[in-house]
Amino acid sequence: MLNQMSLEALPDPALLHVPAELDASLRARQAWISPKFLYDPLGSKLFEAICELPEYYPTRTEAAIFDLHGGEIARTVGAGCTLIDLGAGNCAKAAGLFPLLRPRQYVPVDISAEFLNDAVARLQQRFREIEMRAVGMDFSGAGWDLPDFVRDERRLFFYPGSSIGNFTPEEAREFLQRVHARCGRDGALLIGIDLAKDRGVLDCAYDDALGVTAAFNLNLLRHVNRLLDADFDIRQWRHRGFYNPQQGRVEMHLEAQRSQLVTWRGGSRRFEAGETIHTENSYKYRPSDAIRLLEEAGFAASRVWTDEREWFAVIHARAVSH
Ligand code: AVI
Repeated sequence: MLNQMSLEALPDPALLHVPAELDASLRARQAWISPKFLYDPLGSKLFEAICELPEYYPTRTEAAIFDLHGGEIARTVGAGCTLIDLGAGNCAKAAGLFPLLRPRQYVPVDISAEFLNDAVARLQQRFREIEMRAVGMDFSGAGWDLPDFVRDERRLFFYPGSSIGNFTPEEAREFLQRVHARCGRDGALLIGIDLAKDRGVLDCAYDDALGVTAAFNLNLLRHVNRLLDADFDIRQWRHRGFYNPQQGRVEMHLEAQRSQLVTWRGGSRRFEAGETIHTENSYKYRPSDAIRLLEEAGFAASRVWTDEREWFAVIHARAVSH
């Protein structure tokens, strides 16, 4: 049966709180901006470019795992699932798995609804037998739920790319618990997790020679300028990306190049030269820690696939009831 394409980028109530959220984080002693604001339409494209960089190994390594173990992954998942793609972006990763997984329904979810709608419209032309319905939603916080049209049978939450690493371990556990609560009967999770490795590899991956990651990070200030009527002067800021061994994470910051006053709707702050705005964490897990994290959220890892160097893991985990 040929399903009608249906694109429903729902208005997200969480976005109403954006100005207050940004105002508070910019005023904090260590100023910070949530990494979710990295992904405006240009930021999403810059992230796609990052994934093409020789230094940025996660996307390629994960793709190689899917290529090598796709058959086993499909057998583990089984055909006809409801594939819920969290942070779908251009939907390319899930689309690559469609021929193997043969989902009944595909529900890409992303904060950047504009970007998502374009991607889904193209994809629906290629895979007409799969019902596709897009959801524009910020699922990083507590208050999200899936619309009623999402089938509740055999849900497979797909969370590739090690986006879980962008949460602190505590936030990651809470996030996974929320996913678990929405799994329904026979639900499962297919997740990609970046693993701990040599810091030289990590430093280069998050501070590449071409400066694409720098543009991705700096573009955040443009986005905030629009969201908050702020007057960040992009040229006065510099990208920093480095591994923090104490915390087991890569950190991205924007560093003020000189003392400057930044104003926005409802507030202002002086940043001294060298002061930073913390914009992202990217935690790197040991396999045993990743499995423990999943268990703490109510999942049981049924399969773990890694690459030869053990740089990245793809884990299939079933939701177990408490
Ligand atoms: C989306 N996320 C998993 C990326 C990461 O590696 O943490 C975001 C990114 N930041 C800089 N480069 C890529």
